[in-house]
Amino acid sequence: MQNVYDIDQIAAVGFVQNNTNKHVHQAANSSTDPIVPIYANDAAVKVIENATSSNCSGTMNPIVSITNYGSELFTSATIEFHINGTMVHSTDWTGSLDFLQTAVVDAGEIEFDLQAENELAIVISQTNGQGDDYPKNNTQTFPFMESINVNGVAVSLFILLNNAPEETSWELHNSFGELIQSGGPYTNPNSVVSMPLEVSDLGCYEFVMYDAGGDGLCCGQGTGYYAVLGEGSEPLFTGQGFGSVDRNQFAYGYVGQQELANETEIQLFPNPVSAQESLNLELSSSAQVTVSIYDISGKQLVKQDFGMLEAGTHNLSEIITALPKGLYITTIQTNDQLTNQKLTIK
Ligand SMILES: [Ca+2]
Ligand SMILES: [Ca+2]
Repeated sequence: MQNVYDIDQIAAVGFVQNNTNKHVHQAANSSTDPIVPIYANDAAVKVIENATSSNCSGTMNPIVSITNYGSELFTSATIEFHINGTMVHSTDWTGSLDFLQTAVVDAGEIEFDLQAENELAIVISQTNGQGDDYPKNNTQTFPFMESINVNGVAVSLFILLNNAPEETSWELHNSFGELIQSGGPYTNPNSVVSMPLEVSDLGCYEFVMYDAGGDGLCCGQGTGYYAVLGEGSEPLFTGQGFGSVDRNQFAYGYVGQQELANETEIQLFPNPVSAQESLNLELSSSAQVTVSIYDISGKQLVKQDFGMLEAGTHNLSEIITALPKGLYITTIQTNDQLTNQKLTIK
């Protein structure tokens, strides 16, 4: 590597970087030459924000930053959203970005088929109505997991605040996106926040942690973290150097996922059931029974407390008389046990 560069081509670069999230806070270049674009049409996907690290809704609303690295004015792009290799959404962006300018694009809600492990890829597929001269920087990916399912157990929040508690706040939303609980900003540095989360209805909840300083609970202003805890204080998810926002979902009482072992055996029959038949509940032992019925969007349609029922067969027809034909999810609460079953009314 001798005589490749002359001394005029060498410059020193210094930068201050957050070691956790790799954000560069400040940088300088000893060269006095202006940075020049290499390509004419070169757009890049820089940052994906607002995506959910764990997901049960099969939807999310990612926000993406795009930057012009080309010499041509950047005025249009097609931005594709792929989940697990399938394009689920695309958006046509128009604007006017000079060299090194950035725009934030909110494409709205995207929908997808959730797997146990997933990858969101955001791709600029067209730059200024033509191919991109340097496609390598046109894609960013974001891995995310299917949410943990919690069933009939208390869910709680634990926060260890750092030296900047005034930056920390949070929100809890239900399946319908409604805000049901929130907290912060806080005042006492390095203190602990520990409280139950108001989770009781079946659904897919979203917990959002915000940091107004953009650096999470870590690490330049003392070291804090947060955790949302399920049964036995097992963390459902945790966060520390998350930047300005950290979104995670968790499922409560969903069908077909990890459930508590059944002590009382419970069976609804016949299933499917028609309007001319009786809907029966079979119990293997006596129990305090409450039955709720939800539609497939998670909306509660029926909730009835039957009190203490003996072991054996019980007629529950009265709770489905007002329901149209369709697929429903029933949750049967017996003592401290929750059982979910799909029910078809034909
Ligand atoms: Ca490019
Ligand atoms: Ca902070």
